[in-house]
Amino acid sequence: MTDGEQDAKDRLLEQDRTDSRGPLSTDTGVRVEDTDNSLSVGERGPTILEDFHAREKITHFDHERIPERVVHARGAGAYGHFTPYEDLSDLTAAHFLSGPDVTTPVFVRFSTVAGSRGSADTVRDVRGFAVKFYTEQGNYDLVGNNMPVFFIQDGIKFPDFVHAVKPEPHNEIPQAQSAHDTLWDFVGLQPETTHMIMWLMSDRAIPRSYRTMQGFGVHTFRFVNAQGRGTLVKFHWKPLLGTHSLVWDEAQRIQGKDPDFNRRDLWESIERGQYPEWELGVQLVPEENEHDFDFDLLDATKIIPEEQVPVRPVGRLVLDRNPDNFFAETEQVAFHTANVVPGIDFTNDPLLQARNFSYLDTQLLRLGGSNFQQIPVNRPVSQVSNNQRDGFAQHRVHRGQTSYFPNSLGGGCPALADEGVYRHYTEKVEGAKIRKRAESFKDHYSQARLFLNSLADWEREHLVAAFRFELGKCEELAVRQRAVANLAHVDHGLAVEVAEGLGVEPPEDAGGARHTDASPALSQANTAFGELTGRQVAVLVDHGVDGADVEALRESLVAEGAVVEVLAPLDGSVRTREGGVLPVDRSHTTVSSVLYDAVAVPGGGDAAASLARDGQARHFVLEAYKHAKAIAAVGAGTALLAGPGLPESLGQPSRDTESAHGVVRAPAADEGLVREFARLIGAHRDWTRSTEAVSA
Ligand code: HDD
Repeated sequence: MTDGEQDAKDRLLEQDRTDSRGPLSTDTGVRVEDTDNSLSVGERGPTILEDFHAREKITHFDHERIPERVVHARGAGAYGHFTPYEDLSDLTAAHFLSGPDVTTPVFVRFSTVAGSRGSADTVRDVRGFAVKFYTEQGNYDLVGNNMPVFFIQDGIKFPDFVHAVKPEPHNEIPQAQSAHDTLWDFVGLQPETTHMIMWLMSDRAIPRSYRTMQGFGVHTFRFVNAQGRGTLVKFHWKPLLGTHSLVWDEAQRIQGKDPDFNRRDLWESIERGQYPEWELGVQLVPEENEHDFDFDLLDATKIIPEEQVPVRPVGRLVLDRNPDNFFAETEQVAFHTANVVPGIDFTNDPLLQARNFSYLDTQLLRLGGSNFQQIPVNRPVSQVSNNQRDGFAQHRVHRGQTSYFPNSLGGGCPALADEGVYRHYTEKVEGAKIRKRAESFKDHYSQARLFLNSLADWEREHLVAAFRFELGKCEELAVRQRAVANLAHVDHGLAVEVAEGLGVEPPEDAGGARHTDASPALSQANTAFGELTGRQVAVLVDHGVDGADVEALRESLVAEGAVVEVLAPLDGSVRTREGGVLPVDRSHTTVSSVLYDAVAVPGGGDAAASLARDGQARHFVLEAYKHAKAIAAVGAGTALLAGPGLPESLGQPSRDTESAHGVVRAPAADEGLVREFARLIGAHRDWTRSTEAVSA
């Protein structure tokens, strides 16, 4: 497929696209000349029932809403394609993994879990990462998250967990937050949640962007090759831009400044042609090695550390097309873990087994019946031919006399397939019918400890702060106490530190968990690749700004893929020091530092003096400093870097290019400054900075 060429899914969607052009009509195609005035008896009389146009219009409106997803209600999606690097047919019969000449269209939906459809994007939560591959062998859905483990081990607990994390039932408070009593009550009583809770309290729960988020299939799945040989497999998505997060204070402010922050970022990146990309990786375990681990591969609260089984990169996912209609596509897309293709099979993970029931069931309710696979976004590009008939919203016109198998009257059609068919892996299973958790699922703390051991110092600090925030929002002291006591099984030091910030008793030393080693792959500190693509950089200006500085900054940062916006107290334009006119992209009143990755203050004495008197401009820089963002100040622009809690030296003009703790200052926007600024932005944040005293 070449650029601009329509893929198979896009061609299929073309049949359903409509532009609502031409004269206004009713749903029955009758033309309408007035849609503003109801049919009434006289100008001031009652409206009459006979007005079929008004009735139809209002009725349709009344029925516009469908039930939102019971979890993952808030989301955003995009189309794209997936191409493998090599032929994997020794491992799997899946055609879409059979070589670099096979490109498969996809639709991907990212989501938060707990919030309603209209909730904010940057809440502390797990993010969904659901990929629908429209393969030639049928739809394959990899319905994953941005965290590699899950809260519970058996799907029968899912309703309990979701009831605990969702807003409390008596008053529906709080919206899209895990920081409340019921979640932590559940956590304290259900130790299997511990590992996932560590991830939830880490920065993974507040991604900077969907583009900078990892994805995981979570469960152990099974590849099956054409000869029927199985290989256990875990799936990973690794973003090419690195894995980056917000800081919690920033995330909370963004909820007010731009509740669509992640959704907008995805949409705008694609519109700009900066297509988000991920590499698909697999961890492979031969069937005969299934029991070689000190945990159970069927337990979704465990990872396979990458140091133990490396992640093999096998292909690339690119998202390059925004949907045409949010409801039709992003809302109606129906993912289902049991949508598999030949070559991909399940394991007996009890969480996965429950999911294989739940997703179909939920779509039947959400999308109004059994024909939801006919909705354009869900329709496979492969042929559909069977004897399933009728039902609400049946769109197909099935011809012929027969809808049963076997038949002779219909020529035996559809005939049983003999090629490219789905064959379930032949697995020998025997045992007594029991309700019992396997002993091999019982260690809930070792990997939680492994995660803790793997964090950089700043990640650990964020984790402690998150625990204190979340538990600090719990009204019941017993709930706090129990959660902290549970943490002592992971690491006593951590539990004591958290307890200290909560005013509860430090817990007894529960012995701590087994792992003393670390897995570097788990730390986001190891995922900054220096990429500038899509980074948002604010340049603060006012009348008298040095226009050459602005251009130098803009030119080089844009060349590296950053998005540079000129901000001023007022919209319109400003006069530059050189006498030119510089258009303003946005005024301070409509934006905020939390919407940017970095900020630059160019030179120009008049501009610097006026910005230094402007509370919004000063707050902008202080806040960016507080959130560990890259800052550049040129010449007189350094005056803006003076503020309570900031090192005094920052506010002084510098003689040379000076860079410390993520702030670079220089007398001019020369190559040295611009290069250093780009390096700081690419590092994502500077965690060496001390920000406690910054009042912003
Ligand atoms: Fe789930 C939606 C991911 C466990 C039941 N789930 C949903 C979505 C994602 C996940 C990404 C949104 C799909 C979309 O964008 O439409 N869920 C996961 C992961 C899990 C998991 C990674 C554990 C490894 N889920 C899970 C369990 C159950 C469900 C154990 C039930 C037993 N999930 C659902 C659901 C949803 C759903 C109720 C709500 C809307 C939907 O399915 O389509 O069926």
